[in-house]
Amino acid sequence: MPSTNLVKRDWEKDHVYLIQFPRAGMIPSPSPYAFKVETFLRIADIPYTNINNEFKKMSARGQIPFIELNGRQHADSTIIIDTLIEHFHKTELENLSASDKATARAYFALLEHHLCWVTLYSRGQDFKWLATDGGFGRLLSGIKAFAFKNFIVKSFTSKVRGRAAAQGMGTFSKEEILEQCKKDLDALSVQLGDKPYLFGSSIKTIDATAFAHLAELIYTPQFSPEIKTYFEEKTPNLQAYVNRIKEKYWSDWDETTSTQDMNTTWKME
Ligand SMILES: N[C@@H](CCC(=O)N[C@@H](CS)C(=O)NCC(=O)O)C(=O)O
Repeated sequence: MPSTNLVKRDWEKDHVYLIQFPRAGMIPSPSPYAFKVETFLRIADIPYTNINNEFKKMSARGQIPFIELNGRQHADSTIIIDTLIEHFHKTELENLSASDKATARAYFALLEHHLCWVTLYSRGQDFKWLATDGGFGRLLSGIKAFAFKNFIVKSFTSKVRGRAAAQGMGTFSKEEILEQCKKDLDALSVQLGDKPYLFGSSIKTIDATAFAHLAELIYTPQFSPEIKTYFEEKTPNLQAYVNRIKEKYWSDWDETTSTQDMNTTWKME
């Protein structure tokens, strides 16, 4: 059954509408999950339009991102990507040997269910930047800015802190989190080696996941400056990998972050 509460009622066939937070000033999306889906859409060359959720439109799961495709909503970044691969026949982005597929699955868990919590832990400590110009500050004024800073950011901070505590890493000390983060970055760095992408010379779905989580670590504030130093000094291949994907698939990065326009043109003609 098509959804009755669609955000985009006059939809075009086989066009993806991606509902997410607005652009931020320091990264196109401060949500690693939305950033992963949008990066995937670009890699897979699927036509899409972003829709600002205005901090209110949420999926049936109560979160962003979600997509609308041919009159149906799909939520959760991982489920969304699986749906897109099937609908648009993008199986080449999953085309790996059985052994690489198994390894990619393990790296997916590392990124999404372990390393991601370093970013979320940092946000549970201090998420005030979300109301500054590097976050959504430039988009808000007057009462909206006041409410965002004093209520919404506080609610996001306590929600994310609670989720990190429930996951477990939120109960770690800063030193413990840092150690875990470094081990994850070392593992990813070894897997990448001197290849352009995690599994060779062609980009795969797992690279969208890795790019999004690594970019959040690099481009948004973390609880310790040592994380960024570690990228630069110990895992420079990961830093170069993020830059490579950024240059190729986010050539409009500076434009999106300076204008906070959600639908900039990014493809090189
Ligand atoms: N497992 C979900 C996680 C999505 C998620 O955590 N979304 C956050 C933004 S990064 C959200 O909507 N938070 C608002 C809230 O929970 O109220 C996915 O992969 O899409």
